[in-house]
Amino acid sequence: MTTRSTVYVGLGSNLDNPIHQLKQALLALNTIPTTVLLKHSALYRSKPLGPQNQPDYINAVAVLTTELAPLMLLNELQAIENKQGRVRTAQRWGPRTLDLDMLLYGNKQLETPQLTLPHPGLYDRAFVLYPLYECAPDLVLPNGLKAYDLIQRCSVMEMAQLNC
Ligand code: ROI
Repeated sequence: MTTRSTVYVGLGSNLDNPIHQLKQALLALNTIPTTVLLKHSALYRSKPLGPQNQPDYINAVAVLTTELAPLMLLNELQAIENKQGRVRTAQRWGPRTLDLDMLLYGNKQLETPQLTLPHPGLYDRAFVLYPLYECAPDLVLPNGLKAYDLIQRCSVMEMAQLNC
């Protein structure tokens, strides 16, 4: 029997035409073997978390089903990041052409050097929680809370839903 898992992926970009980067990435997600893009949120513009001397980000969340194991899927996500010109620099929290963060893989909890599930930033990043709430308002996260509850606890972040 094949096991299909539901996976939530956070998308972010603030370099090289970020709106285009996210649209390309959404198309690419649908080409991952045994993986289907079920839905995605609108695109959101957000102020950078971290150093402020970088452009605003465009963020979104995508919902996939996959038969790939978490680390296999991670490889595929990193291949898409690389194909879209992602360069890993020493600068922590610097600007990037494309970030594809695995936020949730079913209810799996995982701590390996390559991948932590749920994503460590899931519970306190407004730029993840708003689009996640849009995709899955009723989803109960592994900490027992819903995205809406967590949004109330977040520090305020300037975010705007885009119309494109
Ligand atoms: N800030 C925002 N607003 N959106 C992101 O996707 C994002 N990604 C990052 C850091 C640098 C932490 N800041 C971000 O990796």
